[in-house]
Amino acid sequence: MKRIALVALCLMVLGGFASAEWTWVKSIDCSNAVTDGGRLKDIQADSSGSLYFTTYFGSATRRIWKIANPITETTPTLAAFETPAADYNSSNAATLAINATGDVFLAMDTNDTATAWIKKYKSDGTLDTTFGSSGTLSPVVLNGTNHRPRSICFADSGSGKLLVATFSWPYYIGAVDALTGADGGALLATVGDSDDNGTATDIEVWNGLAYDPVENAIYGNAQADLMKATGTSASLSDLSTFDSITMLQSNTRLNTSANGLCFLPSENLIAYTALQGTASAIEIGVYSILTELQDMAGEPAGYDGYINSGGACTLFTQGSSVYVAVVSYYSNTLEIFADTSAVDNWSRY
Ligand SMILES: [Ca+2]
Ligand SMILES: [Ca+2]
Repeated sequence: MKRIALVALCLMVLGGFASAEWTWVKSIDCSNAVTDGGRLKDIQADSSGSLYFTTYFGSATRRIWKIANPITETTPTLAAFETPAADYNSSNAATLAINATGDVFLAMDTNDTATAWIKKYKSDGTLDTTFGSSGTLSPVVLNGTNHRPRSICFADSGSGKLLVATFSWPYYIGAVDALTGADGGALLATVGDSDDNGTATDIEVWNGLAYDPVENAIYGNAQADLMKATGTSASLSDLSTFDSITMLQSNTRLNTSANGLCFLPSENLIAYTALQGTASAIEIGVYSILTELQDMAGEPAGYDGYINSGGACTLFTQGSSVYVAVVSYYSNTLEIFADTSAVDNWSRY
């Protein structure tokens, strides 16, 4: 008990900024992708450990960029991914999802349910013309109604769904067929603890989604609260059957449009945009599905690994190492952290 009290006192002295458990490895300068005043938006990794990120704002053509060797190259090469460029001049969310075979889904919230869209690219960067109309699904129809997509994930359960969290009040998750874009039917209303009173029954958008086929569970980031939806008869063909939603990790509400959640099935890890510590410093929670414990990535201002707003994140592996890459919005960088120790929760108490 004395040790717990001592550590708690130390955390108080440190101003409540939790120490990071993941070690900063490197920054990747992405300013060449946003020379016109744009910013980095979302990030995802494919199964080979290549990184893909979207840009927004600025005056130039907005598109997807790919980094094939984020760890092994000292100064990684930024390569334009898709042909032709997605070309979405917009200040709104441009979010990514990637399936196991390297198909890249790009969702665009145009601020208008009639014109929002989702594009599907093959791994070579060309549109998959079997999806939607010639590769573009617009409008995004969920359970018969047009919606604005806020975050997406591929649900790899054999049914091949793309899950879509909406930014249309009240907030929902819907699904479309990942092959055709066809409406996937019934919706699930999403909740979180927006008023931070400990009860996660508030209507809240999920900025970030993942589906774990082993647990048949949907994870979501409810503006910094880590949520999990399951059901005794849960089926992706009727999302309303995911009727049990629990809050796994509770944090002070972080008002962000970052697509802040990812899932690494091989390691049973979830990473999500979790906390705003010292001024503008984002932290990433890395949650172990097996131990139900959480470690943190991200450092205070002035230190390597400072995440200066943003916070879109992705887990990936290179060799035997596990990494998390995070968008640092105001520095136009990706901050990379490595798991250098087993996930444990000791320092949290
Ligand atoms: Ca509440
Ligand atoms: Ca909260």
